[in-house]
Amino acid sequence: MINHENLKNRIQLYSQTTFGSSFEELLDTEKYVVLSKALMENVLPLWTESRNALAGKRRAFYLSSEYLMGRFLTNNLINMGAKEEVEKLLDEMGIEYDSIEESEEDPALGNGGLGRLAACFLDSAATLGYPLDGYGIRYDFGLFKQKIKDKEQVEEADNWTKFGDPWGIRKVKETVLVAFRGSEIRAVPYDYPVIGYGHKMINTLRLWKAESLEEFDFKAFNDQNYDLAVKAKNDAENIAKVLYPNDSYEEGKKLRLKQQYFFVSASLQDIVRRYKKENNSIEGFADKHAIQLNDTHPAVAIPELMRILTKLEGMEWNSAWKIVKNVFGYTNHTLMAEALEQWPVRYYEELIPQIYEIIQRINYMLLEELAGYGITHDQFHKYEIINNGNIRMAWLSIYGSKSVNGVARLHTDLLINQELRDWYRLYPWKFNNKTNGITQRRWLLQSNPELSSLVSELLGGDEWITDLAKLKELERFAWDEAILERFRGIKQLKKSQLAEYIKYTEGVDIDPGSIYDIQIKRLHEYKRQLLNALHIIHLYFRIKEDPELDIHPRTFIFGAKAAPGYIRAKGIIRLINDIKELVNNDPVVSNRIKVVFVQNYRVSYAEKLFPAADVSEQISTAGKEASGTGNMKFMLNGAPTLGTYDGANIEIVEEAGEENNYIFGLRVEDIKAIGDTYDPKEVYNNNPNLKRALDSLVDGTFKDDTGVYREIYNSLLYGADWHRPDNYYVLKDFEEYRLAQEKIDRDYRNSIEWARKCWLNLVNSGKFSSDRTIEEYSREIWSIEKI
Ligand code: 26Q
Repeated sequence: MINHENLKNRIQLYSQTTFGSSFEELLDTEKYVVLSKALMENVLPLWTESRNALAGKRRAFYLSSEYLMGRFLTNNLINMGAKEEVEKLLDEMGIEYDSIEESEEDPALGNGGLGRLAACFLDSAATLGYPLDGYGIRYDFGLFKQKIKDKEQVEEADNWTKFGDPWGIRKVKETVLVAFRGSEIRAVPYDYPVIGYGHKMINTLRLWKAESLEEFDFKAFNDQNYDLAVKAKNDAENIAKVLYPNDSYEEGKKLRLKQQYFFVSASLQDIVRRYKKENNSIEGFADKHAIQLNDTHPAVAIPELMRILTKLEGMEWNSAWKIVKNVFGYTNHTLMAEALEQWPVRYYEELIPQIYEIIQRINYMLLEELAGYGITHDQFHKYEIINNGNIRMAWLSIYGSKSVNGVARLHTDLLINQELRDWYRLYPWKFNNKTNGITQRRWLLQSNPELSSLVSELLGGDEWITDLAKLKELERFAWDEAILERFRGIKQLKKSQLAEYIKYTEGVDIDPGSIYDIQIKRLHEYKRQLLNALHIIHLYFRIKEDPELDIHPRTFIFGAKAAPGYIRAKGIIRLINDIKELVNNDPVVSNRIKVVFVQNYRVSYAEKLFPAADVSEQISTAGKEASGTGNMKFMLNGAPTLGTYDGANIEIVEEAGEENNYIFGLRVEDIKAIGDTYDPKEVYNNNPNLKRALDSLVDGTFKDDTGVYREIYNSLLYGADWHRPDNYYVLKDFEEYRLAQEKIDRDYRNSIEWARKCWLNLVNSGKFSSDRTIEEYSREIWSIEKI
C-alpha cells in the first residue's frame, strides 16, 4: 500500500526543508511533524475521492464548540491500515515509533464528555461510510494543562500547535467573513481528515481560525500608538484564542458568545455556499442537509440560518422557517439547571443585533402558535424564548429543530417527564433517545492491542472492529478457565504498564497486584469524587485502628480537571492530594492502600488507564449524569462498574447483568421521595464511620489554611446560601457505597469468578459502540445513507 522508498524520501526531504537536518537527527516532536506531513500525501487521494462522491447526496453536519480528538498519528495509521508498515519502515531507519507517538501533543479542543463524543461520532461515521462532517473552532489554546503543586491544581496554557499542526490544512481560499456589530472578522478554515477504519472513506473536520481583516494600522503606528496599531488584529484573533474550561456550569461571557456566533456563521455560510455551487435554487436546501447541534452552544445557528435565507437569499420568512425546522436536530447533554445556557439580551444587542431581531421574531411566532393551540397568556412564560431579559438557548433549540434527543434512556425520560415536560406536550414527535457510544477503534483496538488480539483470535477474525455486537459470541468463554486465565494475564500486563507510566509521570510506586480502583472524569460535585475520598479516609482510619485488617491491597486512582473558578472542585482536588500524602507516607497503611492523582488527565492518559482498571467508579447522584461515556470505556476493557442508577450505567448493567456489577445508592425515585425531609446531620450522627471521616476535614487531620475543607464540610451539614445541605446526597449514599466496596473486596479474591464478571462486561459491551449510535442518528434523525 505504502511505497517504502517513496515515503522515506519524502520524510528526508521534509526534514531538510522544514527543520534543516536529516530525520535521524530531529527531536521526537519534529519527527512527529515530518512523519505526519509525509503521510498526508497518502491521505489526499482518498480524501478528494470521498469529497467528490458526496456531490448531490444528502449529508449531515455536526456543529460542536468542542472536539476532543486525542492524538492523530496512531489513530490515522491504524485506520489507514498502515501502522505496522510504518513501524517497520522506521525500524529500518533505526528509529522507534513509540517515542514519536508519545511526543504528539493531545489536541485538547474540548472539556470532556461532550467533546469526546463528537470525536467518537466522526470516527464512526467515516468508518461506516456516512457523509458526516464536523464544524468547530480551532482554538489556539486547548483545555489548560494541569499540574499539581503543593497539592493544588495549577493551570498552564496549552499551546498545542507549538511544534506544528501537520494534519490540518489551511484553506485560505475558502475564508468567509463573519459580521459583528461594527466589525468584520475573517474565518479561515483548517481541514482535518477523518479517516474511516479500513480506509474506504475520509470525512472532514473543519475548524475555523479567527483572523483580522487589517493586519496592521500604519497610521497608528506612525503616531507611535503601538497598541492601537495591532488592536484590530488582536481583537479578532482573541475570538478563537482559548477554549473556555467550564463544563456543566454556564458562565455568560461575551467572548464566548462571540466564539459561538463566529463558528456557527462561518459554518452555515460555508454549507450554503457549497450547496449553491451545485444547485441554482436554495428551495431544496432541507432535502440535502441535516445539521446536528451538539448541545445549545451552536444554537445561534437557528436565527443565523434564518438570516442567511431571508436576508441574503431573499426567501419569505415562512418558507425559510420551514427549511430551518427541517434541518436542525438538537442534542441535550445535561439535566443540571445551572448548565442550561441563557444569554442576556443586552449581549446579543451589543454584539449581533441583527440576530437578536430575528430571535425576537421567532419568539413572537412561537407565542402566536401557542395562542393558536389555546394556551392562555398566563402560561406563556413557560415557553418564551426571550424571558426576563435572557435568551433561553434550549427553548430556541427545541422550537427551531425537528428532533430533540437525550443521550441515555434515563436522561431522555427525565427530559420528557421533568425538565422539558411542557415542550414534550407541544411536540411529542420531536423527542427521542440516542444512547451514547464510544469508538472501539480508539478505546480497545488502539489502547489495548493485547486484549484486541485475544478477541480476534477467539472470534476467528476482526469483524468486531466494525461490528462490536460480535463480542456477544464470546460469552461462552466465560466458563472456560484457560481463556479466563489468559484474559487475567492481559489485565495484569496492562496494570504493570500503567504502574511503570505512573512511576514515571507521578513518581508514585503502585503494586500491580493491588486492585486498581479508578475514577477519571471532570471534577464536579455531582460526580461525587468526594464520596470516594471520604471512603478512603474511612479505610485509612480502619487500618490505623486495626493494622491486621483483612483487605485486599487497593490502589485508588483519580484523574480530574476542575474549572479554574470552581473553588469547591479545586478544594476536592486538594483534599485528594492531601489524602494521598497521608496514606502513601504512612508505613502501616501504604502497603494496604495507595492513592494516586494523575496530573493532566486527558485522552492520551485515558488510553493507558481504561485498559488497566479493575473497578470503574461511576458514582454520580442519581439523575445528574446525562449518560457518561467513560463508564463504557471501562466496560469495553472488562472492568465492572461500581455505580449508581444513573445515566448509561443503567443500560450497562442491563446488558452485562447486575450480578457482574456493583450498583448501590439512592435512585431518582428515592431522591424525589425523601425530598425536603432529608437531614444529612441525622445520617452523620448515626454513622460513626462517616462521622469520623467527615470530621477529619475540620479536626486538624489535614491543614486547612484556606478554609476550603471547612467550607466543604459546612456545605454537607449546613448547606450554603445557594443550596440545601448535602444537595448531592454524599452522606446519604456513604453507607451503601462502603458496603459495595466491601463486597468488591471479597469478590476480587476469587480470581476466576472475578475474571468471569470482567469477561461478561466485555462481551456484553456491543451496544455501546458509537457505530450503533451513529446508525441510529443516521436513520432516525438525519435520513442519510452510506456512500
Ligand atoms: C457552556 C456555556 C458556557 C461555558 C461552558 C459551557 C459548557 C461547556 C462544555 C457546558 C457544558 C460542557 C460540556 C458538557 C459535557 O461534557 N456533558 C457531558 O456530555 C456527555 C456526552 O453526552 C455525557 O456523557 C455526560 O453525562 C455529560 O456530562
